[in-house]
Amino acid sequence: PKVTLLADYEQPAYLVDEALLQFDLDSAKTRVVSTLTMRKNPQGPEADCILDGEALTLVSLKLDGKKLEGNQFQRTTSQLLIPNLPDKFELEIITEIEPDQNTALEGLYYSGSILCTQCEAEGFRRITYYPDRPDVMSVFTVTIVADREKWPVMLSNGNMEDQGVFDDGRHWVRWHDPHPKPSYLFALVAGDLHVQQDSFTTQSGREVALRIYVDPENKHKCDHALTSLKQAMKWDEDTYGREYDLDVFMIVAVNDFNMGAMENKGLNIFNAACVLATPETATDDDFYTIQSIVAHEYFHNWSGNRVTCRDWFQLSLKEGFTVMRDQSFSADLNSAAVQRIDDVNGLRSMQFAEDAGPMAHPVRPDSYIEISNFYTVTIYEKGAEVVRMINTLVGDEEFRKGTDLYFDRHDGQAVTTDDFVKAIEDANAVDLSQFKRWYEQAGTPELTIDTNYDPIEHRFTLTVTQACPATPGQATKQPFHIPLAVGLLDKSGTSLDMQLEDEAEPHHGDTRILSVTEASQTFEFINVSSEPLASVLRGFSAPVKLKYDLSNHQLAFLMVNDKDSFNRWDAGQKLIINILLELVADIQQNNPLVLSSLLVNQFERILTDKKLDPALIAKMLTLPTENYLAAQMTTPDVDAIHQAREFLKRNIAVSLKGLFNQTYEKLSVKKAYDFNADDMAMRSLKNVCLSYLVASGDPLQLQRCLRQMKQADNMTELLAGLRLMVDQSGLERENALRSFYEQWKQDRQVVDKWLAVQAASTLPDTLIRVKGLMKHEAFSIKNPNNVRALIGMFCRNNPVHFHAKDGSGYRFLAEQILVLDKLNPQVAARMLGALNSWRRYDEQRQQLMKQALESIAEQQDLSADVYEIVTKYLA
Ligand code: HT7
Ligand code: ZN
Repeated sequence: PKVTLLADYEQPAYLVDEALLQFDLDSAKTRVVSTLTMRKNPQGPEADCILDGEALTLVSLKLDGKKLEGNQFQRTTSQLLIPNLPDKFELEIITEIEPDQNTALEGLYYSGSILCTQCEAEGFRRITYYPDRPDVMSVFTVTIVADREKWPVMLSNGNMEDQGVFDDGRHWVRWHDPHPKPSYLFALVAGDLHVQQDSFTTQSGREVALRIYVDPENKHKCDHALTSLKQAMKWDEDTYGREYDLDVFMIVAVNDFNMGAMENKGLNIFNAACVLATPETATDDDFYTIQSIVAHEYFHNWSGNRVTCRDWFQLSLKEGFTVMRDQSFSADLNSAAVQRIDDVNGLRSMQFAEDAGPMAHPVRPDSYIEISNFYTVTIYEKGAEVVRMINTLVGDEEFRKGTDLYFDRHDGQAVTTDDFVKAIEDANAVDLSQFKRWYEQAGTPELTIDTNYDPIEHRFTLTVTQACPATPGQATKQPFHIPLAVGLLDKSGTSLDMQLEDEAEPHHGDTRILSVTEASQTFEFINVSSEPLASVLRGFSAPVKLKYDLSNHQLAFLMVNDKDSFNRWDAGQKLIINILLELVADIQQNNPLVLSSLLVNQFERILTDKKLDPALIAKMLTLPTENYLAAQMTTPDVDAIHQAREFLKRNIAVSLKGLFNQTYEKLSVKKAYDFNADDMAMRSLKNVCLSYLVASGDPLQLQRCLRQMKQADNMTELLAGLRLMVDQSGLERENALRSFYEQWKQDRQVVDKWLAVQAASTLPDTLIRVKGLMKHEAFSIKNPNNVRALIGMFCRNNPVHFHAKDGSGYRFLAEQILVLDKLNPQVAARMLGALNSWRRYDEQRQQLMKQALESIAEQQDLSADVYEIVTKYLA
């Protein structure tokens, strides 16, 4: 497969001013008539007109009304080349496609009874021949013709212009999108759909119709998404001054979807799991995720659609910025501290692993084989951190000035991450040239902190040293520009003023931002009256690994005294990790295991702290995952980690049983479900308490767990109970699983949860059960949500069984990848991510993982998606 390089970027040779598309729609065969008004690009290279096209049947081609014969163009499996074209011309292309044969879910495909599209990144070329690249922007008018009974609802981008019926039972509709857009934002949907309607009045007083289209059986599941959409529309006006620009905003829920959702102009298409919710069928986490994904896709209307990417190397221009926007939306609407903890937790467990592995790439990559492989945590989550750091460095008001200029200057254009940074620089007269290394250099910088206090001079010295490990293709790195948020605490936990030696006045706030630009840099604080403890990287002000040697007692102190909620949580996590790694070492050396009384004391203080948000308490009492612990070890010891974590949890549970019991009972007030921060916080703490109570080993607690499941009027409490039950062998577990399935087998979203909890079980026969579930009526390998719930959950979140010493987990994954690759290469390639860190494991496991990878690599006809990942892993 071909490698695409950023360095080879050239402007398009031909542009499309207008695209008229007519679809004669049917699931077996759809005919597409595309009429393109095209012209030579005055800034483009002297080159032939090349259109992309894949898996298309070409019916006919006309140039300015005249049919082109076979010798007047050239066709390969992926391109159509038309030589000798005039400066301006009209091209009519007729193609045929087979949506119901499309299991890759790119282009036009059939999901359940819905016909829908997915064009990002390069799916439009599976619909018709077209210059399928984001810097070709055109005005689209789309006519859809289809059988009226089978396809009563027919949607595309923009505003609906006209519709009518034919005598033969077919009907038609015409949609027009006045905003020029790249082909990846094109969308079409048809089906027998229920529509849930609402409206929103924009800040300038325009009324926008809001519509959510769903399968009729899901009509009761739209309210939360509609509320979230209105919240997002208002927030984007208030926070970024961005107003919606069409008369209608539509969302469609489909069951088969490769990702979470897609921001097609005016017609977002969603994975049903990311939009549908009722308290009975969705957990608090689902409600939360839906709110943020609805907002994310809506925010793309400006950060992505009005201003789009010049090429796919610039993907983080829209994705990093939009994730940063959806994260601050969620922080504003919910608990900001919990939002930050979750974001950082996700980044550190997923992105840091990617940055340390064979697929490490910069936020702006410089090469790819298959662009679908670059919808990564680096592009999204690290990209969001990069934009967040810009905000931190320039300040809130200045950042807003910069984004206003960016949207103004580049409205209707396809631009680069450099253009984004330049707009922030120009609006504020700041220099971010060194900062841009964050876009160019891969890898997670390591920041070492050394401190010294001089009690005679009352000076406190903070030395920051940065280094970034080599990553594929980048042996050495230049220093990054890092915003480092710090605070100084005295022995009683009170913030100390911070005055650097060249400053006339001290800084009075709790936290200040230090600008780190050198490989090693020293900050001298003067007039520091007593020896302080520095709290650094507050709020996780930069995506770095911190090497700051604090004793367990200092961590315990910060855990209860830090002024920064994030650092309180983080100090707690570091303390727990230190303790768990000591336990792992004891297990490896056959030493007796001893419970840390320091940790138990701190847990007790946290649990009884009346001033602390219960949501934060729940986070602080949650032990790091086994995967995260594995990432902290040079060579992960999967079994010892599991044993150590179980030991710690059980013994904390036994020590604080009375308190967990009391807290659980206090939180068990009967109250109708509501999705709000307070109630959510209570439910999360209640479920954490239940998990400790069950971990204590007291058989009576299982009854309590079953009681919670029985009495629950919401999925949050029901699923929390079921999750705990699946790790207990016995009849009660089987009964719980059976009755759960019986109750919910009609609901796809709930059935996926049922599959996922079983895949995550620590019981010894889990792989056998997973294989059995693959034959269950509830599972189809063609459905990405089923695959993620069962295979994905097992391989990514069940380390004890996935990393079984006999290699059975790895062989299982390899077999599934080969099956999936024939059906859906994007999903197959994603599943491979479970082997990202294979080189970090012990010799025996490495060999087994390598064999699994080789068994994939040696297959003929691998997709470009799987080929790219497997070869990079083995390189
Ligand atoms: N921008 C969207 C990306 C997306 C996608 C990419 C590849 C294959 C399928 C896909 N579905 C959606 C999603 C987003 O970030 O908003
Ligand atoms: Zn996005």
